Amino acid sequence: MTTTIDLHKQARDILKMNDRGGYTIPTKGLYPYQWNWDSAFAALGFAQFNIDRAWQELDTLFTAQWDDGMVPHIVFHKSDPGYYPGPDVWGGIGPLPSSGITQPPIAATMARLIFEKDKTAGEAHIRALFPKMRAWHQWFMQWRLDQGAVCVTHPWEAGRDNTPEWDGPMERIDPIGVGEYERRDTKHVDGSMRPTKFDYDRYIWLVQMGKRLNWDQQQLLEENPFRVADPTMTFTLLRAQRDLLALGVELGLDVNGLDVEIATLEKGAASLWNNNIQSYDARDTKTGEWANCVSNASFLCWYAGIDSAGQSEQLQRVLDKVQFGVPSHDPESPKFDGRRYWRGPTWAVMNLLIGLGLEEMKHPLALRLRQATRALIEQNGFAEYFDPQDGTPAGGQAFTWTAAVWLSWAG
Ligand code: 2M8
Repeated sequence: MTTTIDLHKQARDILKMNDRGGYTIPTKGLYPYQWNWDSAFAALGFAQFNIDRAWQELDTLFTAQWDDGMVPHIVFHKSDPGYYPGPDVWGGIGPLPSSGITQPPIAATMARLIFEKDKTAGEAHIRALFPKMRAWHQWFMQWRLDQGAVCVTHPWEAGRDNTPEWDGPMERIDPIGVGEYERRDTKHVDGSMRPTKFDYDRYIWLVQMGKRLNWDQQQLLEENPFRVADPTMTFTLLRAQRDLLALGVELGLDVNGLDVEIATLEKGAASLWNNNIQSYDARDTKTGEWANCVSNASFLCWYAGIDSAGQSEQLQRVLDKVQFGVPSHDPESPKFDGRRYWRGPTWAVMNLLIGLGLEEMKHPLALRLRQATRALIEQNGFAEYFDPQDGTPAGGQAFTWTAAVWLSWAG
């Protein structure tokens, strides 16, 4: 029988194995580069046994920050033909080869958690990172707001690539001229666990548009048909801004304007409440239409410091429907697909964020979620994601963020 001690060792070994020297890849083969939010989770994992390595992970991520403040979602430190689309397709305009979009801003929150573990080791890093994190958050505030909620401009930005929330806006895109391209993801894992060709044509078409516009945010604002106000981005940014404010106050840094930005985001979060389904939801800003989806991002409200009786009822319902919550999409929806990526599977990282929020609010379901995540990993290993009904591991294996969740929270 595998013991907790063995699993801790396995998790540490996964982080070390995926370490490429200063940054960590999500998993060998499928994702050979540094991903933004994966790295922030990796840092939290490293902090449980090597605090310097944790800070190095975040420091490296911010070396890829663009002049306008954006921190890209992939940093291509070293070219690898095993992943598509690579640096040439993206044509990122930052100091290092990178993609042209961002990902959920969880770095400030992870930085604060790591700082809390060892303030002496962390202070210099926080002082150096603070203005960079501030600039990134301000970039969101400048370019991405809709009624105070934060928008994504590509399905990959929310990190929940093929969630049913994007189905409506994706259907409105005609990927004309996308041309021939060769997918690499389905060479590493079974295609039934990945997004479809319909999705990929549109992912690549959006990348081509961004590159053609040289990632100019003003032009993208005018031309990009995909602009969805998203609970992932809104809740993670709101939380990150609160953490930045707390860190700034503690270290006597310039926090001017942060309180106003937080108030704006609180309004934005409230604007994502969809009364029809009694849940936080994504809103297509081009049509004003709701996605009408209860997703795992809907449950990030507590992480953002927002309690919600309605969302609690949804959580209870969803957890009662599957063995290993929180599923990425409502298990009672006809669009639910327990093995297909962000259309049903459970993701340990989302459980961690949701769970942290629930624990901070002393929510009665907090312990249940942590125990379910623990059992999921104990029984099924460190997969990228899992079928929420029976725990079947899916996607990539020996996955950095699942190992990090084990070390920092579930294990
Ligand atoms: C997945 O996304 C990438 C594109 O960014 C992909 O499928 O190629 C998502 O699960 C995303 O949230 C994650 O950061 C990334 C690496 O683990 O993989």
